Amino acid sequence: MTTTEKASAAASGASATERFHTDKSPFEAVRDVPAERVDMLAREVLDAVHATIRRHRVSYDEYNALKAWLIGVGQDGEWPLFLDVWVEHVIEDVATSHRHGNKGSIEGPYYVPDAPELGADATLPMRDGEAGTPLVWEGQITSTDGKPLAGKVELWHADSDGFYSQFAPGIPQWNLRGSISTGADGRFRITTIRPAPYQIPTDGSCGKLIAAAGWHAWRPAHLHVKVSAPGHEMLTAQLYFPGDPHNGDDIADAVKPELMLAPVAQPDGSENVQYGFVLDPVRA
Ligand code: MBD
Ligand code: FE
Repeated sequence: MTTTEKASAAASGASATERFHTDKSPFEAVRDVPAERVDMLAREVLDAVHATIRRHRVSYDEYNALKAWLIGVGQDGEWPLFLDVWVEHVIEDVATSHRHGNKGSIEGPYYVPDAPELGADATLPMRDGEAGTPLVWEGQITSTDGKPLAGKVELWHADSDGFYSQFAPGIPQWNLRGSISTGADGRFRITTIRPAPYQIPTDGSCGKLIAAAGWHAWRPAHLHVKVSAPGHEMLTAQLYFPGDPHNGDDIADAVKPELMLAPVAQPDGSENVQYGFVLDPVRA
């Protein structure tokens, strides 16, 4: 840690909850969902809960612990974290199963829109002497027919301590966040640093569940992207680094082989990676 303050679950949870409320009007999009569908989904989830209780003869003590824990998740602002870690990967699978272009992955709780606009040859905002191995990433955005697309790569990632700007104290607002626009050739070149693996906060309710269940709290190191171009479906993805100890047991289950980078060490101590994106045209 370079800063004396530590990112607490309550602080990062509160930021993530506030961010979610500012960015989305989630109920707008489901205004016209018929009661039959709400009834079916709610009933099936409750049926699954009831079946688990009966199968394992869940006691009143366990029920009360669950109740207290659920209340705590809300008080800690950790619903975005909980849902994105343990549920979103299946939503993402279902939402993108029709695609022929790039595989995607979950967005997670730490995306912030309107990051600084950068050109196609970009350096992410960084602190003076930002710690971490310098990383130069070159790629191209193309359509499924192979044609280049003038598009945008929104990139955000943790620093070399595993912390995200705006969700941990003491980090400049847009540190390691940027929106990179390409020209007509779709090409981009981004200079940043390699992020560290990310440990979800252990001092909040999600951490309590992890400890009580004997799980670990780690996600492998990753770069988050949202890649877009006119007439094409937005791609939300994460890119991973070979050899990370948690590539095989990501707590958020969001690693896919297609999203693995192949960094090449350079004589100057930096790394170079080549990775491009294929976007699916919007369906007619
Ligand atoms: C992260 O950085 C993340 O990407 C996800 C999915 C959940 C928690 C923290
Ligand atoms: Fe992340």
